[in-house]
Amino acid sequence: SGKRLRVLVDMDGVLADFEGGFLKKYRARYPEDPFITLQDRRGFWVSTQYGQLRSDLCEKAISIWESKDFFMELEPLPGGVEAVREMAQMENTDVFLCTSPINHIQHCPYEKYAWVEKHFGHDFLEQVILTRDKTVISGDILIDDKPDILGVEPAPTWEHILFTACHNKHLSLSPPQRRLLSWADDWKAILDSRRQ
Ligand code: UMP
Repeated sequence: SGKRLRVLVDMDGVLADFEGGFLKKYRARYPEDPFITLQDRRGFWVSTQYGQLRSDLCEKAISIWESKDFFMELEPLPGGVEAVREMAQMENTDVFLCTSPINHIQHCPYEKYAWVEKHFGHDFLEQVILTRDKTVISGDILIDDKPDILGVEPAPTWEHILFTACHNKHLSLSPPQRRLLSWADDWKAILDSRRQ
């Protein structure tokens, strides 16, 4: 059939290890301060949980991802780059990396593009969408670890597939919401279920 499938893939927490990279750099910079293990992470916002631990830790957490080289040096999550490369080679399949930059603009937007160039190659820069509002981007599927993806469009075209992360693994989803447990999970079956 002629219909192409458009897949939007988030970066932080789906392709790039934001949580692991954060914890490593936070502990190195603030060795005397308490921290939250990945096992104890709850809620999408790292800064919120650190602020609940001790009020000054919210700002300290934010200082980590506002630093130069934070986004650039994030490690790829297992199997993600390989899966997206394979997905992009599939017939009738268009893949875009759809990611929200932080509003501290000095490093993050540049480093997100640089990360894509480093791990996917220069040509894949064509596939990058930086947006603070993913609801206005059209697609068939959005693979993202954020449980609530809201914006100005009340009825986004995509089906949100929740990518399992340390902060969302305990959430029970309201049907018919679906998860991708990791890149070892059957992402091809999820894509096929949306093809006509
Ligand atoms: N982020 C924060 N605060 C947090 C956790 C993450 O600002 O406590 C940032 C990192 C990413 C963005 O740039 O939010 C989330 O982007 P998406 O994964 O939703 O694309």
